[in-house]
Amino acid sequence: MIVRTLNQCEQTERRVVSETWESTRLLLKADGMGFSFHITTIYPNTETRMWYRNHWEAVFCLEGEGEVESLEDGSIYPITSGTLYALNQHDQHILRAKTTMRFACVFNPPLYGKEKHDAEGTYPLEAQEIDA
Ligand code: 9YT
Repeated sequence: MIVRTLNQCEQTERRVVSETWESTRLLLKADGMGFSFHITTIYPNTETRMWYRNHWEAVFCLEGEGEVESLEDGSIYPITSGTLYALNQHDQHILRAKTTMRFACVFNPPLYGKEKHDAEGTYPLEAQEIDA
């Protein structure tokens, strides 16, 4: 069994900080679960364009207010606590945060640990593992 706290993980390389968000990756590929599990904070008054070409991601909003726009068909969905969106078609999208937003996110296949978005908002299929 694996038991970890968010607090512990935040003190390690599991916490990755980017321009518009930071994310603590509590479960990674090395944990052997077949998915990775992250707690992500999106900074207020930001927009983040993403395109997970190599992954499926499910995103559950724990707190905050914002919206997600599908760049596949232009649909815009309000996002608040209790809302899930799932990128089941590798959808290109923009996440706009009005306030600080917190999410629980699952990636399949699992991330390795150090991934950051490339210019298209994509993570590579393989990346550097962390020691933590
Ligand atoms: C919602 C979203 O995808 N934010 C970007 C960070 C990502 N959740 C991650 O790497 O943990």
